[in-house]
Amino acid sequence: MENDGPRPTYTLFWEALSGAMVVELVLEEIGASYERRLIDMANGEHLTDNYRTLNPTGQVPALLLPNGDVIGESAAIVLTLGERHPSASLIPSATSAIRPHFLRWLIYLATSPYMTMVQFNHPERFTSISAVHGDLVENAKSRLVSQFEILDGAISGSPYFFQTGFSAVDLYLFMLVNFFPAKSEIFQNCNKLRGLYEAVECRPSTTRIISNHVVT
Ligand SMILES: N[C@@H](CCC(=O)N[C@@H](CS)C(=O)NCC(=O)O)C(=O)O
Repeated sequence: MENDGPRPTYTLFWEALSGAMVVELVLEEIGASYERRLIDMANGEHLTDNYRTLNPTGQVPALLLPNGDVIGESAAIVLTLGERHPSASLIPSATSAIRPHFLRWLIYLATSPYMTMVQFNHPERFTSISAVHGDLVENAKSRLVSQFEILDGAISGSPYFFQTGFSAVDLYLFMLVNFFPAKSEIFQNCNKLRGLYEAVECRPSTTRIISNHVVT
């Protein structure tokens, strides 16, 4: 979101087709004013002292809050934004019966399929032995298919993950499926996941940002 007016409330440290997509979707859903700041990871900008001062892990996404603090970790950012903007109803309230389930699946998404996706896209981060990179990619692909099947089995709502309706878990899951090139391979056994993906894909917030994430 470009902004010529007053300073935006949030700054999202961002790169296309990265975990910043879910934060961008959350910011759009809550209608926050924000700017994206590109971190050029292909050229190592995430490893510079400047960026590491903001986010010591050297990873994207990170979010600059109005008080000047920067936080990293996609799940923490999603929770922070959801709690600061409760009227968007993206995260269940602390006393809601669905809250523990929401936390459980949000954390699963951030720690399991997201990390498997890193192995799928960047086997070189796991070993310098290039002869085994293909095996690592195949292993990641089959684990991703199983993880998506687990998620499909856990969907209790329609079209969204929870019976209580749309939430940030839908946005996170949409992002991960979006990153997976062989969607038909997952959708053939995961009808609920297909319905969720298509429902999130049609949301105005998604249509506003998705062209920022095309493969060039
Ligand atoms: N646990 C982190 C993972 C973030 C992550 O792995 N981001 C990738 C981009 S999608 C990254 O910055 N990779 C560069 C690196 O790890 O050096 C989160 O959930 O935000």
